[in-house]
Amino acid sequence: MPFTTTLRGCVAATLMILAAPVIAHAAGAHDGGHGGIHGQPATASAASRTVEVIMHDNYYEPEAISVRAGETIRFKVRNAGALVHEFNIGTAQMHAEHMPEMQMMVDHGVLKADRFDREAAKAMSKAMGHSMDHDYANSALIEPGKSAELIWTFPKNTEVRLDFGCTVPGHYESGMVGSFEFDAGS
Ligand SMILES: [Cu+2]
Repeated sequence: MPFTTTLRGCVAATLMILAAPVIAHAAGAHDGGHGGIHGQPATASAASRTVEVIMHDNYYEPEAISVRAGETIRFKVRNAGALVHEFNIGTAQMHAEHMPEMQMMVDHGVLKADRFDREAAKAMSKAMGHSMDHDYANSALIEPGKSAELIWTFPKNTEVRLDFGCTVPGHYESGMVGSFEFDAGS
């Protein structure tokens, strides 16, 4: 069953991250830029509509977004806060699994409260031998005053409970999470 397989793959990826965070990051094993139970990345031409999201310290506007099964949405996300925020599509479990990695970026001075330190990221990349760009298809890490676009195809399985959350340390815990609600009519 694909669902089970994906879930197991995800758990395996998490264990890998705990054991060797940087290598797992390099391989992009974490979110699977290839899709999973949470959906998959898409191109703008596949999007049926655009949804605008504004990020504040520490909450999203709107806090809930209706989606249809299998729908592709282009998200225009703007950070109107004073802190760096993330728009990350996934399950609560995926978000929890992503947190240690974000904490690691904070520990290495790459992720500051109000900016992403590219020099520190470069230094860390050099030391680790791979990119620390934090480039995942299902998430966007956005500095204050900046915007980003994310195009995402939602799964056909509407049983999957999906959220958009910010895994910058402390933010998710303080309530920076919103919910995707599947339209009953979809
Ligand atoms: Cu945040």
